[in-house]
Amino acid sequence: MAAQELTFKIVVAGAFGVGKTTLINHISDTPVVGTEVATSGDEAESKSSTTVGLEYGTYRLVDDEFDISLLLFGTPGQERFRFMWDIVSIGADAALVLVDAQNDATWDDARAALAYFRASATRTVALGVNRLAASTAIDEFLLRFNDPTNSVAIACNAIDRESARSAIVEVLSLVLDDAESLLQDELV
Ligand SMILES: Nc1nc2c(ncn2[C@@H]2O[C@H](COP(=O)(O)OP(=O)(O)OP(=O)(O)O)[C@@H](O)[C@H]2O)c(=O)[nH]1
Ligand SMILES: [Mg+2]
Repeated sequence: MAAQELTFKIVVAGAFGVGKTTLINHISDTPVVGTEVATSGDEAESKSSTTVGLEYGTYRLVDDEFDISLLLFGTPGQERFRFMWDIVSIGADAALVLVDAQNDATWDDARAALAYFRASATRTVALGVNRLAASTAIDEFLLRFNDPTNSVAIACNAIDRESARSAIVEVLSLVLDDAESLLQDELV
């Protein structure tokens, strides 16, 4: 019997420079289509290039039973591009909102993105805690971050390929759990 094909759309959002592009570049098993340009203004001091549109990558998990394709959409972090959320959230199954655990200036944007995607039709919304110091427990970080949406948190290091992959596989696992809960509700 042919493996069952499933496709999920996952959005990666979060503040300027939290590692969205890095994460997608490290995960994608097809060449990433990007919209990276030289950063202008004050933000050029922290990073030489920035995403101004969407980036698109893919990740495929195949075995005898399933052939799962993840379509990964990275968003721009600068606030002036926030209108892209309205476009990219259409048909999204999940949003992974990244925060930089070592830069609390990125936390307000993460809370805004979590609230936005929660209010949208995106069923699964998770917080990706990037660059969490090895000495800090995620629960300790979450107390400081104080997420009003109380989203599931996934620690990752976007710069590390294995860590980036395992974060996205955790998101897939949440998507499947949420689909299962939906089915259970329907069956009641
Ligand atoms: N040490 C370390 N550096 C990281 C990690 N993740 C990302 N970075 C660095 O942080 C910077 C993040 O850059 P991008 O991936 O372009 O960030 P972005 O969120 O796509 O930024 P915009 O699209 O401009 O909003 C890069 O210089 C990365 O090398 C990490 O896990 N550890
Ligand atoms: Mg980017």
